Amino acid sequence: EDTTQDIIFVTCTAPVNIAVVKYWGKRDEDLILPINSSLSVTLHQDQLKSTTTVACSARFKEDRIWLNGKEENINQPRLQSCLREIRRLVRKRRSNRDPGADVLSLSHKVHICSENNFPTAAGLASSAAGYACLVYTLSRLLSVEGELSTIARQGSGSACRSMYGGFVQWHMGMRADGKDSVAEQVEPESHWPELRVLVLVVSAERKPVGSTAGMQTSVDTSSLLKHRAEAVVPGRMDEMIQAIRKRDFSTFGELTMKDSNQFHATCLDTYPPIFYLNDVSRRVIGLVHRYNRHYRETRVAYTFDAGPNAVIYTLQPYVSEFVQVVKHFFPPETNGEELFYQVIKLCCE
Ligand code: 2P0
Repeated sequence: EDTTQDIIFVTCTAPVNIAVVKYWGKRDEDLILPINSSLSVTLHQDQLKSTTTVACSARFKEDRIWLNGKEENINQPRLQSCLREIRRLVRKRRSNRDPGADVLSLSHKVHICSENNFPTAAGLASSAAGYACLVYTLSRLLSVEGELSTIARQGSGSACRSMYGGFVQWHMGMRADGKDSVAEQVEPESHWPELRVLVLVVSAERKPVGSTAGMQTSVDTSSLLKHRAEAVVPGRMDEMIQAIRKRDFSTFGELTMKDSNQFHATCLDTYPPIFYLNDVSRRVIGLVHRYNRHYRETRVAYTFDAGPNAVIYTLQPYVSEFVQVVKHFFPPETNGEELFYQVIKLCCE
């Protein structure tokens, strides 16, 4: 019996995305439907990314998953949703009598290996890249096509945006079944070649309150969040898309900083409050505003997710000077608490 021929496997990578209009709050916990639309920039493939290999064989007795080398429970509901939805697409192909679907039996089990090249759960969008990568890799392995962003969304909301490169919006959608809660590319990465992203790693520690639990408490307790979703985000999405289309950095940067600040304000308005920023984060905010004030122009913008690490958006001509300024105010590795930095470029030079 030949035991080598009956395993097939596929490896793919998916990059992290960093939101400039933030997603925070669900209207449906199971389907992962948000209370507002959001918009992000997907980083470059070779930077912060997840890599996933999925193998499929008639010999596998059950589905299994390993994350960063350690086997995890496959029966997590979100993982099961992604597997179920992908298999639903395989069945759909089959019923359409597509001969390609017969290559793999639906009863075949999968083994999944996934790893990140950056700290998990430090507010660096690890679940976004992870689920986007899982869904994409499964789709390649099983040769299925369809609205894959709605499947990635059911793994982790922000994952749907990592299904596309460049500037991506996640439409909140109106439907109860979530079919219109999809990601869409606004512009490809090539649209704005001067744009750069710096990640200032303040802490690689796990965050105290995970995003899923945090946003649930915010939805339950914060009236500011409700105001934000209904009265602020719709207009801000339009303005942000216009700023991106026009490559207007000053508007893009200002909206990005205001949106980050409002997201963290909703965290403070949550009861009990959630603190993701720390003293180093706040010093970075101060430094960016002083830098921009010096030039009387928004040349640099910060944004913070569910953790203290800063992500900086800027333009190519300002990168080296701003990095020097950061090095001056945050001398690297003088002690464990200090900021060390990593320069992540969004586009190829
Ligand atoms: C975002 N964040 O838009 C926002 C900004 C964190 C702050 O999406 O429960 O990990 O898996 O849907 O996607 C983090 O939330 O939450 C997030 P789930 P997710 O990037």
